[in-house]
Amino acid sequence: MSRKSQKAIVSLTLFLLLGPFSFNIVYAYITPILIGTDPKKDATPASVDIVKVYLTNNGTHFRFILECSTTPEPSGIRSYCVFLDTKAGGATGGTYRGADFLLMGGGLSGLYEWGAGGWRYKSSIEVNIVGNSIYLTARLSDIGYPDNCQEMIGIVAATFQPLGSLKDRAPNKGNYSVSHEVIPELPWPTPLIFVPVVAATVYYISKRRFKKNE
Ligand SMILES: [Ca+2]
Repeated sequence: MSRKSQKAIVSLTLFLLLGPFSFNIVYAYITPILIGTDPKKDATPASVDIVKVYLTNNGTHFRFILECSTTPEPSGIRSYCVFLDTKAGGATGGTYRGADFLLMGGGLSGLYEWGAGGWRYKSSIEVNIVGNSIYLTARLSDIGYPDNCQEMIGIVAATFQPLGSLKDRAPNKGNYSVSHEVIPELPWPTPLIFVPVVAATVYYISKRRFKKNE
C-alpha cells in the first residue's frame, strides 16, 4: 500500500472516529447538580407536582431539570417555569420578587426578562420531556452570564395551570441558591485531555496495522 493511501486511510479513520467523539464530548453536559427538593403530593394533578430541581450546563447552555411526580405535560394552559434572580432589581410582584429571568416551558415557551414592570420575551429555549422530568435549556449568554450575574443566583421553580394560576412552587417559601461558580463549571478539561489520547491511540493502531501489511 502506498504511503499516500495509508495517510488517507488514517485521516479518514480519525475523522470517522473523532467526529462523533468531539461533537458529543465537547458539548456534553456535566452531571446534573441537585439544587433542591420539594414535598411530593403538594400539588395536583401529579404532572405539575415538582419534587426535585437540578441544574447542569455544557459551557454555552444551562439546563434546569424539574422532576415531577409523573410525566410533565406542558401545553397551552400548563407551564413549567424557573425564575432566576441574577442581579439587583427585577420582578416587583408575582411568584418570586426580585427575579430577573424566567424560563417557561408550555404556554409561549421561551426565556423572558423582567423589564418595564412586566415579563418580556427575550429568546427561544429548548423544552424536552425525559421520563418524569422536563428539561428547560437556554443560552448562558442570554442571562448575561458570566459578567452580569451576581455571586449568588436565586432560583424558584413553579408550575401553572391555567397559566395565571400557581400550582406548585419549589421551594414553598424563599428560594434555592446556587453560587456563581456552579453554573460555569466547565466540562472542558475532560474532552481536551481525552480527545488527544484517542487520536494518539488510533494513529498508533493504524501504524501498527500498516506495518504488518507491508
Ligand atoms: Ca411538590
